[in-house]
Amino acid sequence: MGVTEELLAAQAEGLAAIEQAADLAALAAVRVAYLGKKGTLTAVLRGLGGLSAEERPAVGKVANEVRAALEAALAKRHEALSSAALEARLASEAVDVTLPGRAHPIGSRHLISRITAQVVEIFLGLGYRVAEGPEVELDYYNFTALNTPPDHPARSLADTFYVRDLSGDEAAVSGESDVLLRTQTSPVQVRTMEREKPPIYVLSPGRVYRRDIADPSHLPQFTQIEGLVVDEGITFADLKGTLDHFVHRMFGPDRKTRFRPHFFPFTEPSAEVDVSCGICDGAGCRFCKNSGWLEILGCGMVDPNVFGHVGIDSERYTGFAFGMGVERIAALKYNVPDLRMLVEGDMRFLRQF
Ligand code: 2NL
Repeated sequence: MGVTEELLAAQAEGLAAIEQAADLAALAAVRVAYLGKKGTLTAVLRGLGGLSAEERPAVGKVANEVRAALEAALAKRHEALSSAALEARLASEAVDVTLPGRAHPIGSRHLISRITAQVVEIFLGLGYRVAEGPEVELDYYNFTALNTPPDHPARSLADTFYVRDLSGDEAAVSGESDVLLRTQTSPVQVRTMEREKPPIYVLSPGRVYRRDIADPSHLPQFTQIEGLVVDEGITFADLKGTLDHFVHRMFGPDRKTRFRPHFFPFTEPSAEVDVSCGICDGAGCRFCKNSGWLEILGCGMVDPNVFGHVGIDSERYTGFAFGMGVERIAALKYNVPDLRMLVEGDMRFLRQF
């Protein structure tokens, strides 16, 4: 076979190989096999040296045409294979914009936080400020300054959580503890009265602790809101008007209130306040245990002994105070039969609010 025939055979073979290359890697291999340093065409061209001067131009021309034909075919096949590769990639990475999106459930504030904010808002509207204080308190601020006698049952180990120092400090371990988890937020008000002069209008929301077993109407930890007013000329009528206003804003203008005499060590006189039952409108039903009334808070005129502990002149100033359990208010407002449901974190229940 002459060199020209060899060249034409290499061209035919090469064009077929290019056509059959299935992907870009295979095509690159074909290029190397025919046009590379050790490729078929290169080997044939090396043979050109053995030709006569007359033969060389014609064979050289054919060689150039074969190279050009192979280059053109390679370029065309390269183009076809790369657009096919691009198509394949676009198809595999395609995003179906018609698919429904992933749902991100939206959370909301807990009912206890919302009721707290609502109560705070009502009293901010009456000119009160919010005061906060420690949950781990001294016996003095929680009981003594609030006129609670040393032998009062609320101070017993059965009712109050006392905090013990376990560091090994002899003095702290041996005696009885004067550190406790506050059973009410009144100590915050006592600290406020120690710090500030009247007029005082404060609201103290916060967590409190009592040594109770959880049941439908008790929680060992709950949220209390107390209010305190100290000013000149404050009377029980101011207390009554304030709490009537609160009840109407909180439960609605058609609800009635009732003040029943009660006893607290820190107020005199003292009362418990009921709101007419929203389910039977006062007629009596299961929710209000047939009484037509629901108890919502305790209150009274600040006992002069309390003023004595914080250095407020009880000849010049009088005041009232009240305290309510937020979980109880929430339960009454939303007809929740068991306070424990509010703190158990069952989303099927909590989502309703
Ligand atoms: C209740 C009743 C009450 C107070 C809290 C108070 C605070 C000071 C002085 C006098 Cl600094 N009183 N607080 C008064 C009456 C009732 O709470 O049932 N709480 C859950």
